[in-house]
Amino acid sequence: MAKKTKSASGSASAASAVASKPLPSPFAVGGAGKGEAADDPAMAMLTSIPQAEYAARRAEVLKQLNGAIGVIFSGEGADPRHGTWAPDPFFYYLTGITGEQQAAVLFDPSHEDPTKRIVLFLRPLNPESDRWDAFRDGIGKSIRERLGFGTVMRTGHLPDMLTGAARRARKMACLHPFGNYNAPVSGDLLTFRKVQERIPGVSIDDRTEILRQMRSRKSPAEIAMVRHAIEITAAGLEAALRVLQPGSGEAPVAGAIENTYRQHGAHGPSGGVTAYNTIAGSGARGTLLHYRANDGPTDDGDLMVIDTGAQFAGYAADITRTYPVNGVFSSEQRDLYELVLTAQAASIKAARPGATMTDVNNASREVFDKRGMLDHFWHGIGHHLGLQVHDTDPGTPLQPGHLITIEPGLYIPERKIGIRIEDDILITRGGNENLSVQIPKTIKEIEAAMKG
Ligand SMILES: [Mn+2]
Repeated sequence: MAKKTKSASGSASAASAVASKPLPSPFAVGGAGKGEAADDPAMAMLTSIPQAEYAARRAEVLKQLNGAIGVIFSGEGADPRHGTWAPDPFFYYLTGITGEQQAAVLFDPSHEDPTKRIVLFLRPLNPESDRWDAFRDGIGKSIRERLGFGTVMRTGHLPDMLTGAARRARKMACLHPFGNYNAPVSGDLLTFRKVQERIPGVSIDDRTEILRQMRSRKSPAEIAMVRHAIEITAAGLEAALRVLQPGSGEAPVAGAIENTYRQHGAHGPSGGVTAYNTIAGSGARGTLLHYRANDGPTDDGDLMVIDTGAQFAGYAADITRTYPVNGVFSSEQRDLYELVLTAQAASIKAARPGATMTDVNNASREVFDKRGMLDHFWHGIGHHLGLQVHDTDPGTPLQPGHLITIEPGLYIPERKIGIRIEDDILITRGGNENLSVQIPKTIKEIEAAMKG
């Protein structure tokens, strides 16, 4: 059964109609306005993470370093004219600074001057290139206040400062995660090895768990950012449903989603609006886990898998829904869809403090195994979510404040069936909260939404 026909121009105006309906604003109203945010303390929100929270994160790292020195690098800069650049996520997590390539934060716990125990290093001003790329401040009070650091220096001073710190502290601790043996050596380890060649007896420790674990426990401000990213994603999926129909093609569906993200102010540290490449795959292409062309047809009777997430203030949403192209599930699709829903419900139930991701995975695997469908579920159940769509894994069982995705799926390419359902789940003291529960998911909800 086909959905009522829409013209291409009808689809376009439907997409822009979504944008005219504003989402609840996460922007601060400062008590002056009478918006929703002012009336509802839970919505009295922020454009981004407050500066004081970044400072508190840095203070926590300094404390946990327990006397060792540490350094976090923002990463080398690509030429801004060629593609996008995003800061290292640990640097971004500790500073909120987006446009500074080759920057560093030095933790120097034994410095006699408390304002020099955490120092931000920025590459020198270059009036000739800066007038192309960004307005950049000179060193002084205004940059310290704007960035929330007691001390800001140019990177030319980092070698002396870091070496002096190592001489005093005698121990250095790696904060950046290690790569595998084929990957480049992490920046702090590379630097510490050079220091070791010059100062005998200085140790290098693995403290990579500090930031991994801090990042995995989301603060209320971070959860608010993720909630807003999910709200934007929900609007994107709503726009997709107005466009999707037999013959619409995948590209206009993906386009409607990403236009909606842009219109709602999605943004991340690289300047992008999505947390990863949107996947909008119809028919057999819905079984490709990393399908990214999004340029195929949408045929009557097929399913479409849409895996997408906006980012807001750098925080990612990661949602998957599976829709019948013509608005109605066939009986075979219905049966398998219900099975994936049942698996997802079992995994969501298993996601609670003390459980491991393996427990969460096994809950879905058991459901599929009972129906003889286990071989059609060929990926893991999910991952941590935050500043990165595949956020760093804390290496511990689930705890309150952890945020994970739960995304079981079944794939039968020869029958053109791909089904995946993914929600974003916040672990709470009592169990969990599904942050994306508002996005139509049951067969009844989806078919009703597609009629509308
Ligand atoms: Mn995911």
